[in-house]
Amino acid sequence: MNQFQIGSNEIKHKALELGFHKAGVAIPSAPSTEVQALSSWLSLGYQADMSWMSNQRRQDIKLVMPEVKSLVCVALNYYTPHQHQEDSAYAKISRYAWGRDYHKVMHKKLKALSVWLESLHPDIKTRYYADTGPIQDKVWAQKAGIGWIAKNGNVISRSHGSWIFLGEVLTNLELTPDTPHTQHCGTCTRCIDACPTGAIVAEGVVDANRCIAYHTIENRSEELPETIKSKLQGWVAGCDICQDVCPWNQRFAKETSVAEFQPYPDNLAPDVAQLAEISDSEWDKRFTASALRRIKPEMLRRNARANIEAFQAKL
Ligand code: B12
Ligand code: SF4
Ligand code: SF4
Repeated sequence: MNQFQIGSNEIKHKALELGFHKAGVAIPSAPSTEVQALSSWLSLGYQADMSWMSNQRRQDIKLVMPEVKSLVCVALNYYTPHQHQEDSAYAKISRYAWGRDYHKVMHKKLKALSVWLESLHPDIKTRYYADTGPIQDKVWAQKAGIGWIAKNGNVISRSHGSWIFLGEVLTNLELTPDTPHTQHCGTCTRCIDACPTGAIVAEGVVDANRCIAYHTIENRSEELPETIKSKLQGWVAGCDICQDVCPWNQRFAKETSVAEFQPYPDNLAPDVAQLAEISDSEWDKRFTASALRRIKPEMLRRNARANIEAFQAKL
């Protein structure tokens, strides 16, 4: 127990009460194998144009919050049982972006957890993130026992599969850590075999240069590379292939209790030809409070156009 007499279990219990589906505690450690893996990922150029990935703070949590003693890691399930449309007249949007912007949903809950923690003692300090800081969300989630970094590059939880968003509250509280999660991919290679672009270059290592999710969400060039265009298979926003094929998702995914993650009806099977022509103002109206706002209107039009061209080339 720390000087404030607050235990890990009490905090994890509060996180679950606030609606998170998993919670665990990790403590910052000295530079580790994960930091070395991140460095080599960067030196191989796997970050493509995401230069923000080389921010030094991502390699040392103390540079994010010098007084950090523990991380309370959380996961929020976003799975709904809807399926993607396979007809080439429709575009595919990844599950993560079907409903309300997850950053907003996660932050609201993380803020509530932080405010509660700080209310326990005036000396308790916190900072929270969910894909929003120079922090290795997956590495900390694995250390906190939430799940393992799987061969498809996502954290899988035994209870929910990989359809979970990750976040964490950093605090100066000294807490008892959970046991890091063990690996459970075994000999399976379904995700590696299914990736149409060969982006999973080694177990758990994704080369963004080859990843459809990278190109549809992050690549800001006017045109997508030809090597990607021909393999898009309908994706205009992210890509779920390596998660859809995963047996852990097929067996253990369960519908989320978060109403805000229910898909906006227009996101399930959007007309690809309409997206290729979407106006800036229509985009603005249609994707309010959506994670899809990261994909600017000209990018969305480009992605839809690329799918139409790829389909026509195959006829
Ligand atoms: C950069 C980034 C991307 C990039 C790169 C993807 C990647 N896998 O790294 C791109 C744009 C491609 C991307 C795509 C997606 N992303 Co993204 N992304 C991130 C971000 C910002 C950083 C991830 C990172 O640090 N990558 C760099 C590499 C080096 O880190 P790493 O994968 O942790 O690497 C470790 C492994 O290689 C491991 N390792 C080393 N050797 C070995 C050996 C073995 C056997 C194994 C298993 C592991 C292993 O150690 C490395 C050290 O860190 C995080 C948010 C965050 N702040 O962490 C979200 C995050 C990873 N993304 C997320 C999501 C949802 C996605 C998509 C599913 C969205 C979509 N549907 O299109 C796809 C999935 C693509 C995929 N197969 O990974 C979620 C994942 C949630 C989860 N359950 O894990 C995160 C955590 C955001 C969040 N807070 O919820 N993303
Ligand atoms: S998100 Fe798609 S392109 Fe990227 S690694 Fe997974 S299957 Fe491959
Ligand atoms: S498909 Fe198989 S190898 Fe890939 S993440 Fe799932 S269990 Fe692991």
